[in-house]
Amino acid sequence: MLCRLQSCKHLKYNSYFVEYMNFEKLPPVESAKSLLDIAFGKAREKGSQNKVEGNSWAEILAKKESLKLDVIKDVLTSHLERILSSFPQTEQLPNFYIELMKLTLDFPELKKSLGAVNWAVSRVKILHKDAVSKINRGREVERTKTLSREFYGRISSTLKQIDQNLKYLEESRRIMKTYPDVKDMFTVCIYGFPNVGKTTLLNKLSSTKAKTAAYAFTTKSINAGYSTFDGVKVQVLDLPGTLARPEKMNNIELQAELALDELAEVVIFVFDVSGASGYTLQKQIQLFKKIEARNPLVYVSKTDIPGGMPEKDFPYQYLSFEQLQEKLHARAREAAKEAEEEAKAEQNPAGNL
Ligand SMILES: Nc1nc2c(ncn2[C@@H]2O[C@H](COP(=O)(O)OP(=O)(O)O)[C@@H](O)[C@H]2O)c(=O)[nH]1
Ligand SMILES: [Mg+2]
Repeated sequence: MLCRLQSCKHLKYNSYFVEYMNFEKLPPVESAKSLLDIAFGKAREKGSQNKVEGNSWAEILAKKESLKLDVIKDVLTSHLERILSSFPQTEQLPNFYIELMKLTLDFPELKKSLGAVNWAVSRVKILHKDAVSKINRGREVERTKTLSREFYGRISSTLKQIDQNLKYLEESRRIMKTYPDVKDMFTVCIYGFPNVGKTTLLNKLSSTKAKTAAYAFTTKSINAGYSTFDGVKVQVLDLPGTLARPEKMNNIELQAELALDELAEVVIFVFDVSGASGYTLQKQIQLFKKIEARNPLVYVSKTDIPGGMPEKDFPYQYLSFEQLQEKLHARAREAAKEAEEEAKAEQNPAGNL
């Protein structure tokens, strides 16, 4: 079975991934006004600190003003360039994230906003170069003052022109912060209604600890756990299921569906027949049918609770925890072998050594 992540080779991280998958670390995007305040404030500071030498007041003023213009250009371009480099390049993102962005953001608007920031960076550089060279050519007090004033005005208007774009980028960042941090490796998805014991199973299967709670939807984002099965790195995701129609799904439910479509190589369906989760067996079977075509492995949780064992007429074959572990190990080994063969075939496309 092939992994559907872009450039997928199991067990081999795409270097871009490691660097950019953590959407939580996207830095906030300031408004045009606060960027201008920062830049002009730093320029004023610089202007009052620096002792500038020169033969005439006109020369001193020209040098002082040039220094201030340098500061404004440097502060603005470095802030704006940081925004550009912190937002992921969509062409390089795995499909899961591109689809997630399309579902949760106005994708064309995001691209347009990044384009506008890019435009502003070159505009600030051009305006700066032009003003500084004119100031240093003339070195006349009144002309220097006029050129500086004009520069401040043009810079302000450039930034104001992209204010809406900056606002949209900040709005997008807040949404992207909630994206799960998924990796390019063999992926097992645990699916079932809220509260049935998915996170508990995730914690049993992996070495990481995710939060479990006695009430539904504690999960703000998808939980991920990691483990190594027979030397194969495995990602385990716990995904809340819903019977809601796609247009009624919340953000997490949408993410869960996408993860199933784009990432899952093995799906485990968790049934809670103890009644503790509040979902009837009938409802759970309805949810199971939604993903039955993916050949899920069936696990029954809370068997320690009285009434927690499935009745004789329970319609599915289910696995004990040990059997489940065994199956997962076998599937991970298979995938590793396939990836190895794929890599070999790639090195040697003709198939002859
Ligand atoms: N007694 C018992 N409680 C369990 C078991 N699995 C989960 N729970 C409890 O059921 C609640 C929901 O579990 P959780 O794993 O957070 O469910 P999730 O919403 O599907 O991730 C928590 O209070 C768990 O402690 C189990 O096997 N036995
Ligand atoms: Mg949970």
